[in-house]
Amino acid sequence: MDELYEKMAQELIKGNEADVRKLTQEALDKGATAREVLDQGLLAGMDVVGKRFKAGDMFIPEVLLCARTMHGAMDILKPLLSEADAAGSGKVIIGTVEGDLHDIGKNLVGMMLEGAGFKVVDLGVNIKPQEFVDAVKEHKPDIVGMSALLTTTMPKMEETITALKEAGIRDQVKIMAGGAPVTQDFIDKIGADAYGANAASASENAKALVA
Ligand code: B1M
Repeated sequence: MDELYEKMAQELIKGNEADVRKLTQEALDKGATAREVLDQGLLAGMDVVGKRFKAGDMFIPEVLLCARTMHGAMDILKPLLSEADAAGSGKVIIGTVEGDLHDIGKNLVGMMLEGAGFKVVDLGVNIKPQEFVDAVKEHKPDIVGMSALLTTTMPKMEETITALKEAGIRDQVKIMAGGAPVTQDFIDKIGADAYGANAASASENAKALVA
């Protein structure tokens, strides 16, 4: 099975969706669990993609292709990730803050959270503080996730937390935030509960928040 996972990761890195879907199904047919396929094949591949992108060896169009490939394979795995896992992990609403249209990182984080068994409600991009408030009232999540890629939109994270406080619902949720310009210091300053430096750590931190 190790060879199959290695091939799956390699094809994911190439953004070859058809082959990755085929290999995902093949692994399941051979008796692997959805979680094994996710961890040992797909996330192993995405890990390499993240590292290469950071090192400047991969570029945005390629990263987008890998993300799309991952989504394709996740379509097969999602129904198989057990109900028990999903229920145990909780619910997250996630969005990119007002004024910000970057969504690649947010989408990766959402996908990783789904892979970790969370139910994810993706609000999209350019989400106003009041829209986060309305979404918390509607979906009653355990965690509110905010993403920002621009230094000019980072203050919207604090404004969103203030809006949640003013609505009297801040204490009903945990707040996680991330995005390239966001730091742990910033998270502490605005009073969020957790920071996600990348999609993998976001997933780990989200699990810790609901543990
Ligand atoms: Co924009 N852009 N962009 N851009 N863009 C940046 C962010 C920039 C750093 C480029 C640069 O100048 N070097 C710069 C910001 C400078 C600053 O603020 N200091 C910038 C700018 C200036 C702009 C515009 C203003 C350009 C213009 O129009 N003059 C404009 C703004 C539009 C707007 O939002 N209102 C703009 C537009 C765009 C595109 C539309 C062309 C495109 C976005 C496409 C899209 O998202 N659908 C784009 C892109 C692609 C980038 C870069 C090149 C790549 C961003 C990205 O997707 N990275 C970026 C430069 C760079 O970062 N190298 C840049 C990959 C992604 C996987 O990483 O998003 O960091 P990232 O997400 C990571 C972590 O941060 C973390 O996990 C993710 C996965 O590991 N994370 C979280 C993210 N959210 C999280 C949430 C969490 C936890 C972790 O909890 C909830």
